[in-house]
Amino acid sequence: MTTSIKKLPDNEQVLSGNGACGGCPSTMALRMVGKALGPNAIMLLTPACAVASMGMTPKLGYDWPCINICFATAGSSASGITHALEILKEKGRLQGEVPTVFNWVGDGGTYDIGFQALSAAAERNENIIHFCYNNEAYSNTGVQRSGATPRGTFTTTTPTGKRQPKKNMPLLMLEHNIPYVATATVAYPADLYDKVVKAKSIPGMKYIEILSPCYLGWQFDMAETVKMSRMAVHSGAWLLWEAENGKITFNSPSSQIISGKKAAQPIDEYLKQQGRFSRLLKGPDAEQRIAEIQGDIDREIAFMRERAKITI
Ligand SMILES: Cc1ncc(C[n+]2csc(CCOP(=O)(O)OP(=O)(O)O)c2C)c(N)n1
Ligand code: SF4
Ligand SMILES: [Mg+2]
Repeated sequence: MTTSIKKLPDNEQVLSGNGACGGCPSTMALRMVGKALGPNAIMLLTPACAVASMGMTPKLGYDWPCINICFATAGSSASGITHALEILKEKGRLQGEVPTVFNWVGDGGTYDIGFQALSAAAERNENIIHFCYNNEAYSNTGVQRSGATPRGTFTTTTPTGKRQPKKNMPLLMLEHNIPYVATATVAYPADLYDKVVKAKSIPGMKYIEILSPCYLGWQFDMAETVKMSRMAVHSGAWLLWEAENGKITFNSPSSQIISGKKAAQPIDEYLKQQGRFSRLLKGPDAEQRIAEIQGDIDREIAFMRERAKITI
């Protein structure tokens, strides 16, 4: 059963006065992650909004030791730190529980620029948690498309709407045979919290991806971050699932969509709420392009339903 939101721990690892936009989904998600990981952790960040938001020592916005690394190296840097901690522990120079080493990386740093080192770390089954907060674009540099940007989205590098579907990164990580993979989003904070608690308890490589609707890139009112996150799940554009040792389980409400107990909401309403699709919706070929986006979602639901039947 999911932990009640009232029972979440009181610790706050994300401090007030950080530089994130109001309603920032990355910061919201990180707050839940902090409650689950606790203070004994080391955070690694690649260039992204989360870095621009964090400020500088001694006024750091996150209450962990934070290491800023270059884009391509989240997998290798976190691996190195984990090994260093193991050696310190072995030599008796580190007392108490070994800190959790985790990456906090955007979709640009995960899907695109950092994929090679991340894939290598997964193949080696390094004892780290890689979080991808996925706002479906390179937000910090003015909203360029990434491999996580869905078809039809207008970004500064897709001025006529992206023509390709996004890739299924959580599934790609699962195919590395790592012990834990999960998806989450900010509208379901207790689901996220439970997944992080579980990931912390599992040795080896863990990957958690959090859909993070960004008001600036997606162009909606900043108070509607949670609403947009919920709409993504209800339309099936984002599926909540987790896989322990290769076995996929869907979480509510995605589990009802997958089992057919509940129909996914048509995508139109979700698209209409976001300025990043407005030109597409006004275009002469709007109907066909909406049908393409709906087709991507329907295909992904059907594929994941079948993929979950296979245990590796
Ligand atoms: C090698 C390299 N290329 C490009 C940049 C410029 N850059 C800084 S942040 C950023 C966007 C990162 O996107 P993402 O990982 O999705 O995080 P977000 O900004 O969306 O939070 C880019 C391209 C950089 N710092 N280093
Ligand atoms: S641009 Fe988006 S992801 Fe970046 S700080 Fe603002 S709300 Fe957060
Ligand atoms: Mg991003």
